[in-house]
Amino acid sequence: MTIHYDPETLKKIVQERTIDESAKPVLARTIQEGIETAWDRLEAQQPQCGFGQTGVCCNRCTMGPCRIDPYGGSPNRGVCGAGADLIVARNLLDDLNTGAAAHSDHGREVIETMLETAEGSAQGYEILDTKKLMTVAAEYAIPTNGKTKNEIAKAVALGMLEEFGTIKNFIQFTRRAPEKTQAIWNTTGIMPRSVDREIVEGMHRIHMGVGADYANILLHGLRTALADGWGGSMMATEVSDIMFGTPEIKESWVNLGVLKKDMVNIILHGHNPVLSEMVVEASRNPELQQLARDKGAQGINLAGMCCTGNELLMRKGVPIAGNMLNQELALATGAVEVMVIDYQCIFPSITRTAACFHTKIVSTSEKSKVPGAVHMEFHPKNAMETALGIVKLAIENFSYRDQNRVLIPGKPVKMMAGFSVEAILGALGGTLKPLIDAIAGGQIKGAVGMVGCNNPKIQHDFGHVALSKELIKRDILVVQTGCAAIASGKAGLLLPEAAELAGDALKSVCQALGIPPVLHMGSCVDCSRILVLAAELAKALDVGIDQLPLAGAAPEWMSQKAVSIASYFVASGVFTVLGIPPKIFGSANVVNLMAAGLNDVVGAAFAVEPDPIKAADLIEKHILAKRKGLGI
Ligand code: BF8
Repeated sequence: MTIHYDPETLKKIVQERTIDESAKPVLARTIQEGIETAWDRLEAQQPQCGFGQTGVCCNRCTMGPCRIDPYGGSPNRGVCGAGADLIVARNLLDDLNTGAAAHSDHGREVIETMLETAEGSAQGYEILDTKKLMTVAAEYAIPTNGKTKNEIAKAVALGMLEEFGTIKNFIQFTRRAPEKTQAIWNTTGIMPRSVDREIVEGMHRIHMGVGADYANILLHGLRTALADGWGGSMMATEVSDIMFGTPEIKESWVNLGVLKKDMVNIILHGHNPVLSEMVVEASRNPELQQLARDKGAQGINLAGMCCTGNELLMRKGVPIAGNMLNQELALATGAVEVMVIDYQCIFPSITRTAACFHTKIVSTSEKSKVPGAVHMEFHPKNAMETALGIVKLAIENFSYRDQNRVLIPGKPVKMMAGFSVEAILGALGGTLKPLIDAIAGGQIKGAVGMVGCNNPKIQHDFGHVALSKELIKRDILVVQTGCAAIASGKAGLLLPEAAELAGDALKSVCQALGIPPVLHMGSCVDCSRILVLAAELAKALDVGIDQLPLAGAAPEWMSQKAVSIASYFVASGVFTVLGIPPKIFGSANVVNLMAAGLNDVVGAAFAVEPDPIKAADLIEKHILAKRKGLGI
């Protein structure tokens, strides 16, 4: 069915929804052809529930659901007697727990894959980065003399799995933080004891009738977030590097234009690299390449989406089709044979979108089944078999593509990615000294870790791109992960040429090093790379992370994982600005604690500022104050 819009109205709707040029023609198609997207569903949800938005709706037990008047009127207590402070704090901890669990459970799966690889029961994997394996083994005090690579990898895997739920009582990677930061965690009682323990205890604490002190609940939230950032997420990053290689600087391409009209297109969407790495291998299989040619295609084209895309981009240079709000649009190009999904940030609606075309959605995780998808369950022991089967399915589906309906917009944008901490050190000549000198000398005023999602509540990619441009203009280096990094890639900010948009001082540093002013550091679990970089800078200066001229930003965040990330940034001492208000404004006490009180606890706090210019003002002011504190 075609819905007729006058061209100006259509252009205006599209413009209001996204700044992604490659997305615009496809978005216009969805509107004209009645293919539903997240933007349409957001409209249909209006007006959204004010109790939910301010965090004062409690649905924990069957005496409820209860809601509190966020303006201080009646009712001001739920049936159990919980007031706004408690309800808001418990809801926030619930979100944070969910996010920390998602990251950490992903981490556990990567570690289990390494264990099975080391034991010889996984199919198609090998340990690629022996240097990192040895570094991590040393941190875990694992003897390596006379041991094989697989024996060491097995011991590291078991050492990490220990830290998920046993009584060891600390997480090794927290020892990577500077001593002054660790001291803050110990003093305030938020040093995480184990990954699963903090999450489970968090779930316990939000049960009906467990504690009524909002501050106590939120402090545990910080401990849980640290267990994610310095635990589950950091393990996910480090073990993925050990298994698949630590990222190095490389060039690739981004936006919906990476799809190819004459090739079999497979999109890899989700978060965990363990299967998608195998799909990359399987796509190189000569028999399958031949089969693709037999079916009339020029070959097999892989494209990433969201953080699985970031993982493959960072290590393999696989082009990336887009970020979270691109997922339905990628399907609406009509050019995708298969979209492979693992888990997280995958719209439950994608099978409906795919049904408008020949596209098959292939779910692969036992945890993440989607009605309407073909389920090809992945386990390390059948990894290669599953990957080969998925690629074959895609090739066979190419015959059903209607080329007349294919809409691949424009050309992809070139980008540079792969900025692991190791790659950054490499670019600096093996030491952080040039970076520290540039910060001390003022050529780089400070740095911002910009992370997080898309959210149809604000124009797609605008928050990331506008804030990034404003920061680099002020000589503030930006490092990014997740959908933020993909947005910058599409806008051309991940290229050395983008240094032209930076202030003169930052421009000269970027030009001298041949790097972009915005660095792509990976997927969302790779926010742990940002922590490691911050820790190394702080250790070099013998200060806590909270004393550094750093900030965090999440201009378009939406997921529970983003709640955890922002919280571990703050708990680690990094002032963090959110572009979307969290659901806490029903409690003035919670807002005051998050926006100010935490400064006295962990040396950092949150701010909410949707306007990118004002957000940059807040960040710059904070960075200048920290510089003053350091006497630079
Ligand atoms: O983990 S940035 S929308 S894709 S949650 Fe999801 Fe947000 Fe994107 Fe990656 Ni992160």
